Amino acid sequence: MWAELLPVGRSAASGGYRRFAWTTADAECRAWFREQAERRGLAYEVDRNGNQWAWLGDPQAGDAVVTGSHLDSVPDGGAFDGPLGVVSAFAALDELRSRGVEFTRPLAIVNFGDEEGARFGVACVGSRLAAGVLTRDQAYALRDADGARLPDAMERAGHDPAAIGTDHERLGRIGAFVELHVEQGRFLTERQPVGVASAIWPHGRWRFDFHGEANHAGTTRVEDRRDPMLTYATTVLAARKKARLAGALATFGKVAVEPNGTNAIASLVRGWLDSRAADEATLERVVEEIRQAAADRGGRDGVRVELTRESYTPVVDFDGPLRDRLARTLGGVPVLPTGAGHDAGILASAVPTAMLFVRNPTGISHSPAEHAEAADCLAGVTALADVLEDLACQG
Ligand code: HGY
Ligand code: MN
Ligand code: MN
Repeated sequence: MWAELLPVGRSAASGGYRRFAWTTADAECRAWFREQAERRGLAYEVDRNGNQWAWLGDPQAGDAVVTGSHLDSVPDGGAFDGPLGVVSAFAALDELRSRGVEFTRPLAIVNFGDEEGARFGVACVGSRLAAGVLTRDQAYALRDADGARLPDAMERAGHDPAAIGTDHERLGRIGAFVELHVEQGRFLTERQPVGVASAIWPHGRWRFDFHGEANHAGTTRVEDRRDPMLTYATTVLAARKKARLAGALATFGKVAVEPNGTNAIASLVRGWLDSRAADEATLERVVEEIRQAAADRGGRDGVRVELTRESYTPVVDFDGPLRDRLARTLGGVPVLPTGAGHDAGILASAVPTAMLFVRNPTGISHSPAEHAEAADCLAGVTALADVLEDLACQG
């Protein structure tokens, strides 16, 4: 499976992946998923929100056990974030078939669309739409950096966007969702190859628009300038400081400048803040402090600061009984929280949900250097098969 998937959407220059929602690379990933489903004789379908499903057993029967993840990536992402969960799902099914178990509940493998939100700015679009935490109107208003609307991009990729929106009927047929994912930190590094998730930190994305005045870099007196770059730079430093003091995280990883000329003072700097904390009150306080620092500095620079929250995910505490059942099945594995968002975090509001993490020796993720050892990936497949066997089979 990896041999077919690894070349898709890989940048020769960086070695990282550029698999953005509803692009050609995404279509190739989706074709790969369909082929894996059909090769195994699973019933393949695409839901109204563009998520792909592969079913063993009757999809309508209810109380299904579902596993899977996503195949899209961040800009220059690693090979494992997302695909490991999908590849492991198919491999775990193969393992269960070779064990000769009898399935007592329907089983499905899912590929959620647009998990990273790299193109349209909002993460987990496929699962958010299904769960009703992103409305159809909000999704219709999303645009990529070139101005293309999400529904148009979907349509061009062959998915009819007319029916996107809440899909409670489908989620109501799921009895348990288990997402396997590469760990994106180093908690498991000195411990074991596989762990179980306890919680996801609350997190969100905020867009800061710093409005200044374009002018000549060589002739505009310092006292006449309204330079938004200064306000932006100060805000980046403030974000690091406020987050550090609160034990939180705040990152500006994306910036857009207009007109983006070397010899012109910028008219507009747009910076996207990603912030996360262990609890929602801390996260709110940190973002408010960063906003205040930006506004104070903007006042001195003659720069107007506008803040827009583009997405938000509240704290997720995974289903206690399901988490304990997984930990029991796997025999005393580490239980860990994560600062990374996942479709599992979105589904957790509607369905008993759990996650398995596979060890990442460096902790690096959202980078071409992301890695997991083959032996650990195989341990992940065995763990997922054990969990699915416990949930969906009798011996
Ligand atoms: O950004 C995140 O936390 C995730 O990897 N989508
Ligand atoms: Mn990711
Ligand atoms: Mn992921």
